[in-house]
Amino acid sequence: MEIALIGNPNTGKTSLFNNLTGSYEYVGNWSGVTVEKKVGVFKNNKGRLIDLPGVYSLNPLSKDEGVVTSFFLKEPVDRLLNILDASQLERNLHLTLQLLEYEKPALIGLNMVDVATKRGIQIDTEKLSQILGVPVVPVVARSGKGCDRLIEVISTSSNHSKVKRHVYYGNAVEDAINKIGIELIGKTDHSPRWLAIQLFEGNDYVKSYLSDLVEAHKLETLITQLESVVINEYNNVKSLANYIYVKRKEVIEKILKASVQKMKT
Ligand code: GDP
Ligand code: MG
Ligand code: K
Repeated sequence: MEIALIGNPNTGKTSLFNNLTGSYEYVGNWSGVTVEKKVGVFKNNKGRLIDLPGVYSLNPLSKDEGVVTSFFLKEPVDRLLNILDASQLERNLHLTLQLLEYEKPALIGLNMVDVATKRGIQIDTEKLSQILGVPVVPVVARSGKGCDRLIEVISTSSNHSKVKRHVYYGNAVEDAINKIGIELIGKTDHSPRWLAIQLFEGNDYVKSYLSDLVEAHKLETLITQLESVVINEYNNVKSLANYIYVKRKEVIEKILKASVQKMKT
């Protein structure tokens, strides 16, 4: 079993990696960049953990960040472990929603719960787990609190994903997603929905992957038409990528309303 560890920068990824793994294999650098690729063996020996560079989005801003999308496109991954900073949930959940769109089994390590608690942020992890449709395990990666439980959940939870759609992107975008889905029938093992949404956000790695499968001008025409529809429809939307961001943000606000309480301090 191979599990990929993914999260925003500074969420405690390295701390968590060290707490979850015992022995440690260096595999050198990720191809094309000078980012170290680390793979560790879980303390209970039931599988390997692959450390990915910290990113805010799957749509890369740099070659280093491109490692994540390349990995998603090329390497078979059994499951994703998404680490979240509990004190920065609103920002962190943008990546989570993109990961869930990838439609592979996932689970969440909710880190920095000590920081969140100090700031009066109370997270209902059961509720969050129920809404997202994946296990959520609270941890403090710096001290190791909750890490044994996380390893246990990783090794016992199922490798079958129940795909839950969190974001409805509106008729125009959903129609375009379906059009790409039809073009991709029988051509890819990846989620056509994930590919389409990443394409619309401007993810060049996904665009290049898709241009081997679908005629490039078809993709271009679809994107251009879609972009003009969403820009005309929404006053404050500047681009297709921005529209997708805004739609996710609306969903994140609802998720937080249902699962987080801010205490007066
Ligand atoms: P990365 O950038 O995602 O790899 O994060 P690091 O593991 O390097 O952690 C970033 C900083 O947060 C370090 O100073 C850690 O000691 C600290 N840190 C990590 N996990 C926790 C936690 O659960 N609680 C607190 N208070 N600090 C943490
Ligand atoms: Mg790190
Ligand atoms: K506009």
